[in-house]
Amino acid sequence: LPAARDRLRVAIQKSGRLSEPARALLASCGLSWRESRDRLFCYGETLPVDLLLVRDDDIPGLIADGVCDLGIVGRNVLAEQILQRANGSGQDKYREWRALGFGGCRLDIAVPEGWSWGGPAQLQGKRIATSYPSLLQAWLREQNIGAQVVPLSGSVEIAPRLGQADAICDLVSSGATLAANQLKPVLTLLQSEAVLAGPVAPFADARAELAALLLRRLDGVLRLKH
Ligand code: PRT
Ligand code: ZN
Repeated sequence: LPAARDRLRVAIQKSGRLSEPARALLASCGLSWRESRDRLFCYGETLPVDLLLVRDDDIPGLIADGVCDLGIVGRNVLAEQILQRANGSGQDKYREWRALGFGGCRLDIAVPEGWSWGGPAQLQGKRIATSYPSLLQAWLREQNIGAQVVPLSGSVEIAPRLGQADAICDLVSSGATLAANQLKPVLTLLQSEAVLAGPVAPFADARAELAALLLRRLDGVLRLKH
């Protein structure tokens, strides 16, 4: 059995779109921290709730491995990694606990502006570049479309111009990036926003009470925002 712990560890993005709003949200729940020299760890002062500052992509794995208890991450990242880890086992270790109302975006399929769009069947036999291969693959399977998924870790929007792919599946917020690359969004696979992720199984030690307290405060703050 893992050692019982009496502090809660929350992983948030170190630097990026979600870092400031995540810290602001936790601060509005009455938390405050003392930051370590290396700026990787923040020691909770008002409550025994510490922060770990990491790459957003590492957050689901840190929760799955029990290194962190909770995390704030985009639903897009969480959903992709849940599919990757599950392998259809149905044994997910973590899940979305709350939607947090910031970091909103969509995971869209976009095609060259010149295409006249006739529906999903048009993707049959095409190559689609994406950083979300599992979400895309699952959607293609569900739609019964045979298309080739081209996994890319970044700069997905230039793949069609480079001849690497015919279409893309990428995050969109304002749509400016698509427009600048002569692409147009045609389908939404996922509506995303920042979420609080946590384990499926309840905590069996002092962390259970702490997590419940944090959730109560969070729900109060989220209610005021709406
Ligand atoms: O370093 P680290 O790995 O932690 O950061 P990261 O670069 O992977 O993530 P980051 O900070 O860019 O995004 C973190 C999260 O913010 C994402 O996982 C999403 O949940 C959320 N989010 C919200 C977005 C966007 N909006 C968004 N627009 N993430 C990325 N984008 C990209 C989009 O793909 C496009 O290329 O921003 C570009 C501009 O978008 P437009 O449509 O406004 O032009
Ligand atoms: Zn990332």
